[in-house]
Amino acid sequence: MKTRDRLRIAMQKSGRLTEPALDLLNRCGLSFRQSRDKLFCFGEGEPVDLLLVRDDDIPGLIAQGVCDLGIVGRNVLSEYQLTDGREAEPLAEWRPLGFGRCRLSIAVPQEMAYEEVGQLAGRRIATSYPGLLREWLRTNGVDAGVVTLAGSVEIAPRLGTADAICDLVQSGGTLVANHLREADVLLESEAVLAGPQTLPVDERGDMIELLLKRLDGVMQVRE
Ligand code: PRT
Ligand code: ZN
Repeated sequence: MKTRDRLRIAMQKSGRLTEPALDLLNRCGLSFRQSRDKLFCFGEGEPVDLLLVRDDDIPGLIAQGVCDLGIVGRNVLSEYQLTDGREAEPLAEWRPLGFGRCRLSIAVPQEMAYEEVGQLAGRRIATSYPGLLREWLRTNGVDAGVVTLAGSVEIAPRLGTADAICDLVQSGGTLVANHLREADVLLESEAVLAGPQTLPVDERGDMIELLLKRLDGVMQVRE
């Protein structure tokens, strides 16, 4: 495969992480010419381009070498490492980025008693994060059923397809609206800069080092 000389960063095309990620890259001195199909954004000035994709595709694109870096939620990165990316070389979380904060939590119906994880034994838990949930259940020695759903996880208990859920929580408003309450936290998440464990030994590697330096400067100012 012909090696690229321009750095390529994958980020979410349209969603919660899009604006803050672009804003952060701009603060790092990067600007992009918006292309018409908006999948690929050519970088002006620095040799850094953007690939705009669904957040779930970002870890795989880095693992395949299609992109050098990605801006993605820790929840998505960790889930990938435990499922589709199990066999691949683990990716590195180069920097936490301080936005997109949320937590992956167990939530149970308001009326269900919950003091400790053992009470989930024999229950069915609906989630879009089967890898992270199974890992957490295993670590805690709890045998529970995992029901994998692509979305609308919060209505599963009302539909009778699960007894509890494992989903992302930010304000907690969605849980309240669905008569659920947060019972346990599996993972504290935020957007991270992800990449391979070892940097390429070429201009792209140099550019990544420069970018990390600028990023550290920007993050320091924000603190
Ligand atoms: O299309 P694409 O696949 O790229 O987007 P997406 O719909 O999968 O992702 P998106 O834009 O919803 O979220 C992108 C990332 O933002 C997530 O992977 C998290 O890392 C982060 N993030 C931060 C959140 C939330 N906060 C959040 N609150 N992602 C989702 N939510 C949802 C949650 O799933 C639940 O339905 O919001 C609801 C809970 O919010 P509260 O405030 O009611 O608790
Ligand atoms: Zn997604």
